[in-house]
Amino acid sequence: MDNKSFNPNTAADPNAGIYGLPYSFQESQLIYIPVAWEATTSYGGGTFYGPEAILNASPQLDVFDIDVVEPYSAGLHCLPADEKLIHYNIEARELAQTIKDAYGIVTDSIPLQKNLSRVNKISETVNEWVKEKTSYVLNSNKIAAIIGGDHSVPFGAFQAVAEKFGSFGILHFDAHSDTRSAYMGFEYSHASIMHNAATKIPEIIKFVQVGIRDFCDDEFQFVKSQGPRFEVFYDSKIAEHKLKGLTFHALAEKMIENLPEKVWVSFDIDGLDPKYCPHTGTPVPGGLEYSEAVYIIKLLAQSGRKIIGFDLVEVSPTLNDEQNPIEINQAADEWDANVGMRLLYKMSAMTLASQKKATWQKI
Ligand SMILES: [Mn+2]
Repeated sequence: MDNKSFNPNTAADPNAGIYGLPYSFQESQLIYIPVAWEATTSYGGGTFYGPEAILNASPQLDVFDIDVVEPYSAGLHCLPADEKLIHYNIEARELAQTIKDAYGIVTDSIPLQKNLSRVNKISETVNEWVKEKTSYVLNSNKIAAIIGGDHSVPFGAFQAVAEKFGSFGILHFDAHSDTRSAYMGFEYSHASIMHNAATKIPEIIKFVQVGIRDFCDDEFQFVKSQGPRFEVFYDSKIAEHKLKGLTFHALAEKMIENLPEKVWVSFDIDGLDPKYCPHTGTPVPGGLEYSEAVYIIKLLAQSGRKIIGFDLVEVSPTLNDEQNPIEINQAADEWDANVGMRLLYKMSAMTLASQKKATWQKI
């Protein structure tokens, strides 16, 4: 791989790509697919701006990595934002709002029923778009990573990965279970991603959920009904184990123990303590430390399993809901995206190392 004129010790060229890197699609082994989509978010919005904010914050990163030797040398490239998605998001968000205003009750209103079916249709179109882009990346023998957007966005990537690699497991970091059958009638909402994955993609043979601390009885029952296919490390249980003196290393080993050979990492930023993501759509107290999350992924990558791709979702740089139309706070703006872009880089490094496309540091 030609390093071009890239010098990791100098400040990033503002005209360069993600992380200030110079690599084109062709020159890169890992491709980020930005999916600016949040039509059905239930509480705070703003994750639509996630991909752009992560990209803008990314040149701040010092690309040296303490765990993996020069992860950037494998080539990291972010696809440009797609205009089509922006239009889908605007249309679907407006229609979805009418349903949210009616608390999801559409039975008595034909216009609302029409709006709902249009939102569901656009969501399917977005899923197909993500699947197509992911398949293109995979068929170019590159690794695909999704940058959301809300947590509905990786569904198409799961399908593409299932088609390409067959059976795999998902390591899912989140405050929420995301196993509702539908949220307010939205079939492909962020709150249903793991339900949809489990019921529509049989190739996903294992779900390990970490940090879960906000869920309803239906979700609890659904997860139970899945038997050993779902293994949940509830945030409160992780905390209890730690309080009783179990080491985090022992807990992390348990988390990865039953995952299969091939693993997709689905990372909702709200799985972390909200101090790392104060503007995410649905923050919940508790959650993982940044270093704990990185440690779990590192153990996974060093276990001999292959991380076949990953997503990072729900990074939200701004407050943007109906009550607070786009309030931009410069410091907060940078903080959520700063954490997001660092986590994204760490996941990239670990993924490359797990696939032997980068080597572990000997420190
Ligand atoms: Mn989620």
